[in-house]
Order: sequence, then C-alpha cells, then structure tokens
Amino acid sequence: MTTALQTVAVETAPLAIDDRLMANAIRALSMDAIEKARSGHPGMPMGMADVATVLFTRFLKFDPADPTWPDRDRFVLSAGHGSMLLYALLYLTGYEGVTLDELKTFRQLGSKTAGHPEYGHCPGVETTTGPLGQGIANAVGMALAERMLNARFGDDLVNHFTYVVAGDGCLMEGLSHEAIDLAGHLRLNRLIVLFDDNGISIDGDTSLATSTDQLARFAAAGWDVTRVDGHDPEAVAAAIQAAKLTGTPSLIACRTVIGYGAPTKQGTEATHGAPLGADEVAGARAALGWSHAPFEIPTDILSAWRSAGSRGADAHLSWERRLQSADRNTRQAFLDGQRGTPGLGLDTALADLKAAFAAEAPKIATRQASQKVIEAIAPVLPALIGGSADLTGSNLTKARSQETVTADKFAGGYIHYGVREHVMGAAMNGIALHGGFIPYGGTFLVFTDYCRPSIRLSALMGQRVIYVMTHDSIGLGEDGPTHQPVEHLASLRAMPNVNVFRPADAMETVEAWACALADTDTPSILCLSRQGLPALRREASDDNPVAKGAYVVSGDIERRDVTLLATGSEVALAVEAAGQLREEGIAATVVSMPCWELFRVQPEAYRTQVLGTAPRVAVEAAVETGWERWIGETGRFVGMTGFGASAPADDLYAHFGITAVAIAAAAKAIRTSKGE
Ligand SMILES: Cc1ncc(C[n+]2csc(CCOP(=O)(O)OP(=O)(O)O)c2C)c(N)n1
Repeated sequence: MTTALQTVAVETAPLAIDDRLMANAIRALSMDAIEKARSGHPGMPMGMADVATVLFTRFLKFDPADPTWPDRDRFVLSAGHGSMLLYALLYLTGYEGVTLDELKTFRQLGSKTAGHPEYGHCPGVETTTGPLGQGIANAVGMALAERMLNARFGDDLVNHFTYVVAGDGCLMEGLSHEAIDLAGHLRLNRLIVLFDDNGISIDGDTSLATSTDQLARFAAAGWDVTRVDGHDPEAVAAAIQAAKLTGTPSLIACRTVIGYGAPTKQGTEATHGAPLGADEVAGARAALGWSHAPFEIPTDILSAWRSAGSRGADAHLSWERRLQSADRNTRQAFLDGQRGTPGLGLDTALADLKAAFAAEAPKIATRQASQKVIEAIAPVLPALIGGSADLTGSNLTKARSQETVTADKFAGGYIHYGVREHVMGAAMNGIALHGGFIPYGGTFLVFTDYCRPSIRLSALMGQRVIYVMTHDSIGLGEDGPTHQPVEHLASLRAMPNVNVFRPADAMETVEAWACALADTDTPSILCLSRQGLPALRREASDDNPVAKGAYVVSGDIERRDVTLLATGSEVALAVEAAGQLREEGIAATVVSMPCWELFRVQPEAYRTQVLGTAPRVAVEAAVETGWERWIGETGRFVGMTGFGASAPADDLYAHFGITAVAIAAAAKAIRTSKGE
C-alpha cells in the first residue's frame, strides 16, 4: 500500500455512498489509466461500471486479503479488453499489490496491469482473457468444478458462484455456443453471465454482423434469461438475486451504453478501443459530476469501496473454522486436492503397471496403454477428472471406476464433453484454475486444431491440463488424410510451455503420463497411436527416461556409425533398420525422443551423450519441420512431405516410404556422402 488514500481503515461501516458515485470511480480510473497509457479500451469499463458495482458491493463473495480462498466466488472478465474494469475493482476493493501506482503503469512492462488480464500476474485475476469467448468457456469449467467439488465435500466447504462479464464479441464467437450448450445441459445453476448488451463492437453496430436473439439462444440451451437496464442498480441487483435461485445457469442481458458518460462518443464504437482524448475525458468528468483530479478517489468513496472489499472477511473466517472442524480425512483430502499433490498411491500404481508391462511386453497401441494407465490411477487419484469430445471408445479415456458426471450427479469423474473440442480445452482450463482437480480430455490429434486457442491458454497460464490425443499419424489408416495429422506435432512443438509426448510403447506411455501428472505448471499433450506397437523396453526401472525427453533405446552409446532418432510408432522401425544396418557392418544407435521439450532442458553433457557425434537420420510419420535442430544440415529425414491418404496403415507406411529399408538406405546415403 503506497498512498495515503489506500490506508483507509477497512473496518469502517459501509457508508451510504450512492452506487453511481462508486461506479463513477471505476469510470474515472479507467479513463485516467487509459489516457496515461495512451492505449486501452474505455468503452466497456464505462458501460459496465454500474453492473460491476452492484455485483462487487452486494453479491460477490470474496476476500481481497486472500485472493486464493478456495470458496470465493469466481469473477471472470470474459471481455478481457475491458481489463481496466477489473483492475479498478481490484484496486478499489483493496487487493494487496494492486495499487494506484499499478493503475498508473497500466499496460507498461513489468506492471501487474497487463493489457489484458493475465492469470498469475495480478492477484484477483482468475483467468487470462482477451481471446474472446475463452473466458465464458473457462467459467463453465469453473462452475462445473464447483459442483463436482461440492458433491465431494459438501456445502460447508464448497458453496460458491461463478460470475462472468461477457460482451457481444464473446457471444459471437463459436466457442460460446459450445460453452452455453454444455452449461445448459449440465444445469450449472451457479453460473451467472452478465452480458454487456451494448450492441456495439469494433466495426460499429453489431447489426452489421449478427441478428441473433441472444436471449432466445441461451433459453434454447436451457438457461434462465432476463434483460435489464444495466444502468439501473436496483434492476441489476434484482436480476442477480433471482438468478442465484434458479436451477439452471442464468443470462442477464444488461442493456448498457458503451462509453457511458463520454459526451460525444458514448454509444459509439469510438469508445471501444482507444483513449477518449483530453477534451472528451474533461467532458465526461463534467457529465458524470466527477470533479476530482486524475487518479484521485475521494476518501469517502474509497472507504465505501474498501468496506465492500471487507464484506467477505467474516464468511472467509467461518469457512476456515468449518475446514478446521471437518474430520481429519476430509480436511486432508480437501487440502491435498487444492495443493494438487498426486500422492503416494499414484507412484505405486504407476510402478506396478510398469512392472506388469515389463513382464508381459504387450504389443498394444499406446492409446490402449494409456487406458491401462487411467484404469490404474483413477481409483487412487480422486482429483483426476477425465473426459472426451465424443470419442471415448477411440481415445480410450474412460476407466471402469469413473462414473459419468451428469446434471443430477456431479460426484462422477468423467465428462462427456460432446462433439465440442474447443470447450473441452477451455473448460479443462477452468477446472484446473478452479483447483481441486487434474483434468484430462481426449480427441484425435488432428483435432487439436479445433481447440488450439485453449491449448495456448493452458500453456500461457501454466495449467496442468492433460490432452490425450490419439490417432497420431497416418498409422490410423483408413480414415484418411482428413484424420491423419502431419503438421500437428510440429505446430504443437512450436508453442511455448507445452510438453508434447509421443511415446513409443506401453512403458513409455506410463512414463509420459507420470511426467504429465507431475508437472503442475505445464500442459501436456499425449500423442498416442491407434495401431499396436511392440514393447521396446522390457525392464521396469525406477527411473523415468521419458522425463529426460530422449534416451538411447538400442545400440552402443559410445561407438556408433550412425544415430537414428525417432518418436512414437517409428522407434520400432528405427530399431528394425538398425538390425538391417548391423548385418551390413554398420553400427546404428537408436534414440527415442518422446518429448523434445524435456530433452532441450537437459544438461548439455547428457544431450551430447545421447545424440553422439555420428551422422543422424530422423524418422517420424509427420512433416520435417523442427527436426533440423536435431539432425543438422547433413542429416536425413524420413517422414511425410504432404497429406496422407486413405488406406490400411501398413500400405500407407510403404506408400510414403516410411520403412526400415528406407531408414537404413538414408543412413547409408549420408555415410556415403560423407565419404565413409
Ligand atoms: C478471438 C478474438 N477475436 C478478435 C479479437 C479482437 N477484438 C477485441 S474486442 C473485439 C470486439 C468486441 O466487441 P464487444 O464484445 O461488443 O466489446 P465492446 O465493444 O462492447 O467493448 C474484437 C473483435 C479478440 N480479442 N479475440
């Protein structure tokens, strides 16, 4: 706390400050911060200030002294461009660290007040928003997590709402369709969306691009819907009060004027995404009756806001008492879930499975191995929440012990996301952000494209979300090029903070799962085969070579004439090629590279040892992009150069020249070209 204004005692009883004055504090701070930054979006915070004031002063259950209190209501600013609305609220209600100085450095390097709200960057920001539609879909995951956690721990420990502010943009995005459909189907009655119904987006009036009756659309998806004047605090309050009592999610369309108060620009797109300018700001101050200097909030108004911020302290304390008086096992289970620690039972389950795979050496698809992992861990990892976007039988994502989550029974551990990959990713982000759960969900690897924006946010927010992506190459066969990923591995590897795993056999699949569960700050993508793969490693060691990203699976680590690098289904081909080369007196060492990202961060000595100095051939049934790093200028690549085709898998491998013979030939060719 750096300023005199911020030291106002929070014990002060709520002052009879008019809602409008409190809302004008949001408007003024938004205008001032955006003017100072010379960039930002004033229209939305000015338009929604009245609605936000009602929500934060009368309804939202929160405690700025502990932004991570598990039973707080969640507030999601889906319309992330209106970030100043949230930053103003966090400052006014007294979140530690969200100071006036932070508002003065809005959008500047190193400030908490980034251009769009960023999770982990600023206390009180529940999720990163800005890509429209993601926030409302995250909120569906949060509201679902609340119900699922409530089913496990009861009202005493879990009993909160998820509120969303979404604009026309969020509701125009296709993702919103998936999100509202899923929320309506699951009757997530703790989800309340406050729609900034201002009829304006960047290009102008929304009638330029849409004629949808949003209320009818939400109603069709099973939501309770209503429309209010968003500048009438009592009407907004009555609508929220009613929404809290419904048995379904609620949409409150708040008719607002974008840029409310700006004398010549309000109601127009001119206020959407640019500073208003000094004259317009002066005019707005006059129109709103706000005579205070920039960034100055009168003591009585700030005091009223701080009182609103301290409203939740008692509820928080009572909750802490309830947690302390819960029986020991319940309390421990709740806290373990919150900390996200998988626990000892998991290690044993994974070790047992490795021992079984070592003994049996099963020739199974890695998706089948993954199913065995899920079967083994689901009973010992209650925080695990599985799901699939309508491909359960193909992704093999459901354990027998997992019951389906339904609107009538949230105690289950498996979600049928329907044919909605995008909301599956976004909801998993919301579930992970909410806390208490480790979500995983499946679809075909090729359809990562359908949820890529959510995968990107998993990565940006550092969330442990596990994507189980099966049918990972032309090896899926007859479904053809529409379903055969070729560029996906490369494009996912290009994304920062994502671990892309492509295990080569059952053993590596267990180890990839172990890595994904252990890494709490990074999403993982498990790329799994449809087709059976031979067991490569037949010893169950305690260490986890997959965690090192790459390792030697066959051949001499020191003496080698050529190194064959491969991932997933192609590792077995490389081993076969090495056998052929051996018959010709050529020593080939095979390196499995299940996770490039983990290999890249190994000590240089380890990387050098694994890669060796001999010429290299890489093989992967995908495009070459990225392999240059590992094979260098002189290396060869055996893989795909274009889309696949429709045929049985073996025919496709032969047709596209991804064979042991081709790998061996490539190895001999580089040795010849190097004069060896
Ligand atoms: C996925 C995505 N597409 C485009 C944008 C760029 N963009 C930011 S705000 C906006 C218009 C949003 O309109 P609305 O929700 O009505 O906001 P308002 O104008 O009321 O502030 C657009 C297109 C974005 N942030 N995310």
